[in-house]
Amino acid sequence: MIYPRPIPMSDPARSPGALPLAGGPLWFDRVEVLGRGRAARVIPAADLDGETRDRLAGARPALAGLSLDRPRIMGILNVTPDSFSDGGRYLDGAAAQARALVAAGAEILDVGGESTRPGAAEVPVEEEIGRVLPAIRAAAGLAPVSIDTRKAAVAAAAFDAGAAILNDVSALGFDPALGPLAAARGTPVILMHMRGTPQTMQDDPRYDDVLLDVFDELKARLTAAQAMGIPRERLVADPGIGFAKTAEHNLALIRRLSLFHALGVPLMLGASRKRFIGTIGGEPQADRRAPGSIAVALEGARQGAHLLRVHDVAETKQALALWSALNGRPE
Ligand code: HH2
Repeated sequence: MIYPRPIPMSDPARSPGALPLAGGPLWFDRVEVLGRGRAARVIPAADLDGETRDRLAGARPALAGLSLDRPRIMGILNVTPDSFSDGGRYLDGAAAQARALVAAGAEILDVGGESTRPGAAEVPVEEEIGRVLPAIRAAAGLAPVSIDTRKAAVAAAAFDAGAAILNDVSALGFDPALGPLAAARGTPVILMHMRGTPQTMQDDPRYDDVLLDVFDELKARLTAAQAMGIPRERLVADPGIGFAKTAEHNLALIRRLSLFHALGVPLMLGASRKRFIGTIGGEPQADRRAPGSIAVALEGARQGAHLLRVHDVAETKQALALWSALNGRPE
């Protein structure tokens, strides 16, 4: 088994035969070929078989009406009293916060009512529904809304209230009713990689090769989702930064993020304000981690991520506008 990682380059560096990177604004003409127990080697993209080339280069389908030909900002609207990054400040002002996120440049709003920070306890279904519904109702007319939940009952209520996308940190591995529900409702599904549960996931996570293991496990979840009746065109993959991963694991995944384009679906990155940013950036306070979060978001954009899940929307949008002007495909 080989793992082909397209090596991204920006428009000014593009060679005549370069291919678009996963339908986005960047290009590639070389591929780093990775494999277990073998040294990486770099080959011309022209040497790949046609199917692999198409998978790495092909345009990704629109997500809830949003074209994915450039990086899109998903603004985080957490309505959890114990969320690590905003301390539940948004529980009451969800409508105002939704408007503020959209005004600041969020193109999708991700509503979550259960904290998934390391060690967090499970929230009873009724309580989770009670938290997310007012936020979804307030947000649904403003931008496409994703519901960040592992539970079918919560997702069903969220879809009824106007959510258009499912974001499941368990990649449909927690509640067996969730996949069939998303299949029946026809919603896109974001499959995030994690091992264990938020309570246990940081207990000494180990991988043979974190990049290739996460790739294989996500690929298996994509296959499982399709077996549940969700077509590939409606799936998104996310390596799950900080979920069952050490800081070193997170860095290894982000450094070679473009490998995940070999899954052939849109790619999402969620690193905003996470612990490793505080550790490496020397900032213990989560809401002061925008600079480090933006550095990681821009690296995500450089590797062709289609969706960036962030707290600091205005700051990320400004950074991305400059990044796009310098690196993106000219209009
Ligand atoms: N991270 C968090 C929650 N949901 N979903 C996806 N797809 N990708 C992620 O990286 C991701 C996610 C955790 O971040 P946050 O929402 O800020 O924290 P909390 O769950 O404590 O509210």
